[in-house]
This record gives sequence, structure tokens and C-alpha cells, in this order.
Amino acid sequence: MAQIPDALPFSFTFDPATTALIVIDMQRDFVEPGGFGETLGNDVAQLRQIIPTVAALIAAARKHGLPVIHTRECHRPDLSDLPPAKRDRGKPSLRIGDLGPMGRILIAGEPGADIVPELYPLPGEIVLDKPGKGAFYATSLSDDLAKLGTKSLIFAGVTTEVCVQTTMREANDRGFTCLLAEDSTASYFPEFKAAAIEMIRAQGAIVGWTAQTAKIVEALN
Ligand code: TIU
Repeated sequence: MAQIPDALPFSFTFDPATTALIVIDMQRDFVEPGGFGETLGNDVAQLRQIIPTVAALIAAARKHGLPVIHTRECHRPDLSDLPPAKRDRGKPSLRIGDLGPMGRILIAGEPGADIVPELYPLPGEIVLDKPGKGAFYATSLSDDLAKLGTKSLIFAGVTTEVCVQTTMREANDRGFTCLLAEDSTASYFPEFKAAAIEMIRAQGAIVGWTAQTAKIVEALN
């Protein structure tokens, strides 16, 4: 068993043999200029900052044999998995499926929908394309985790209060013990990130625990 005494709201215990790292939506469309995030009016600089920290967490997981699962929020080229309620939301400069500087916005197979080169999956790692904010909806994630025998999940990625928190809540309801790497997640809104972290670990870890990436790496070593 591994332990992170400094995790909040209290010490986090996990078995590395039954733990997986899930890296949520570290795609060019969210973290590079010209993508989906920026078309929504956001400054992508907040998100780019975490890339080296996420890289360190991924490296530690790989070193210790934890499965690394990557997700991408994207849609089929024919938009058949894009509900109008999602496409028509807000007033973005470009909508999902429109052609931007990195190809069609949030469409599977386009350069913008792919994971940033610094965090690129290794051959054999699970990469899940998801049409929703949560990674369990309309994906094979439940089956993949059952096959792996996963009981605990470490979370990284973007954005904290949207896809990361949604997936963490879905995982918590499915019986997984969840830990969020605080400095390996980011939001376009720092105050939303802080609030999400607070609400995740409130009430005795109602959704899960949080810890600094260095503490997670230390516990694995
Ligand atoms: N807009 C925003 O904050 N997030 C998303 O649309 N998707 C993810 O969080 N990946």
C-alpha cells in the first residue's frame, strides 16, 4: 500500500497495483491558441502552465506500471454524437465542427482534437474519445477499468470544474477511490479551480481527495 499523508482532507491510501492515472482532455483545442477553449473567449495560458507537472505525473505512473488513460473531448466528423443543445451553446467565435486554424473544432482526427505533443500517449495506452464532459458517458471506460482491475483513480487534466470534476463525480458514484493532483489540473478561471478543489474534498472527501503532484510521485517512489 502507498500513502500520501499530506493529502486533503486527510491521508490517502492506495494500492499502486490497482490504481490508474486518468489524464483528461489535454488537447490542443483546449490549451493552444485557436482552439475550442479560445473560441469560447478563454485565455489558454492558464492551462498551458500545468503541462510540465502533468508530464512528471505521467512519467511517474509509467515508471511504476500504473495504467495511463488519456481522454479527448471530441465528436464524429458527421456530428451525429453532438446534440444541438451542445453545439448551439453560448456565442463562441467558432462552433464545434467549424473549421479553425487547427482543423475542425473538437472533431476526432483533426489536429486540434489531439493530445499536446508533450503529453502524447505511448503505444498501448488507452485513449478514449468522449462526446460529453464526463469520461464514463458513451465510452468504454467502465469496461476498461473493470478489465484492468482498477479500484483507485488519480486525476489530472483540464478543466478542473468541467471535465475533470464531472468525471471524478462519475467515478466516485461507480465506487472508485478518487485523488485529484491539484497542480496537474487547471481551469480558465483560477477561482473555479479553487472552488472545485474545495468542494471535491469537503465533507470528508465527499467526491475524493486532493494532493500535490510531488507528493503523489513521492508516494509511488
Ligand atoms: N470549457 C471548459 O472549461 N471545458 C470544456 O469545455 N471541456 C473540458 O473541460 N475538457
